[in-house]
Amino acid sequence: MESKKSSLASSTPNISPSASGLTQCQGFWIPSRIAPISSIISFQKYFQALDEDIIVASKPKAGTTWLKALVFTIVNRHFYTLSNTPLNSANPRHLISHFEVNIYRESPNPDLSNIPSPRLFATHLPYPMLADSIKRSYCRIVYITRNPFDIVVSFWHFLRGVHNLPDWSVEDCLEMFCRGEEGYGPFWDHALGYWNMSLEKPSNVLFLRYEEMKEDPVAQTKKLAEFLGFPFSMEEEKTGVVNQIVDFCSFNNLKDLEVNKTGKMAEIILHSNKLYFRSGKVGDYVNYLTPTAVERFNNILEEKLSGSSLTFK
Ligand code: PAP
Repeated sequence: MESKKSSLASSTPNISPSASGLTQCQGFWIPSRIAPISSIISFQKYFQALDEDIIVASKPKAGTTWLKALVFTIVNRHFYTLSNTPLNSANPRHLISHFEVNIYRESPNPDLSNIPSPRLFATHLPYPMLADSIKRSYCRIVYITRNPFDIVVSFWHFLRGVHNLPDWSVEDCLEMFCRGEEGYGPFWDHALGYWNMSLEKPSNVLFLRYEEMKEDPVAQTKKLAEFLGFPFSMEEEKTGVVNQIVDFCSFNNLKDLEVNKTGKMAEIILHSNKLYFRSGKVGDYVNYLTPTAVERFNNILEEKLSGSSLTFK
């Protein structure tokens, strides 16, 4: 079922082995030091989904932090005001835990029955790797994706920051994506799995795009709340609640919270929360990738996505 890539150093120049540790499992490349295969197997075996569950799914650097902040705020808005929400003192990553990185890593069969409904979970795993109980249930999955070129650049900055890899080039990072050998890759299969399910089961899987959220965050937030089963009332819309939530969860607001400026995350390697808030822009890749590199990845993507209705601008 799984095969180990001893180290990306053998195929990707200039990346240290400590930053690799990818294991092929069930058709995808899993960063198994952070998401151990044993945790994934436990999750697949033991997780019992409830119809009320909400799962935030994404590939790393597609907008996970933003989506977690929005989902947490929407669902809990009758419990917390924006001035006393836990988001003021905790990074969104700490409020919605990942199955494979946190929950099933800490215990192979944790008791999740006492978590108040709706339970909020997150995952970077592709759709085919989710526990069968999720696929059989009516729980809601919100998937966010992003222009893959921006994902490459965001991922490159992040990994360089976490692992202190000043010599690792963005071209090397792009090569990994072109081969489909980045963490949780290939990108195209990851996105296609959720895309297809969003078409097949639209009331269970919502497919969001980072760029569309940037363009019209109010409309996308309303759509998200509706999908989650927590729609905004007319009164809330009139009194500006949607705009307040959008502003609170915006890049500039979250980035400037003390917890995200100076706080630290202890996942594998202690790293700063501020690494999750870099520039928050659409199209930043043009400042890092040459037109030739973009064209090469674009050709691969077109080929891999051909025959599907999924496209990236
Ligand atoms: P993760 O999957 O590892 O948790 P994720 O949150 O998806 O990471 O990615 C971080 C990216 O989202 C960063 O993009 P950048 O490198 O291109 O800047 C980060 O800036 C961006 N981001 C974080 N919070 C927000 C937000 N509230 N609004 C918009 N973008 C955000």
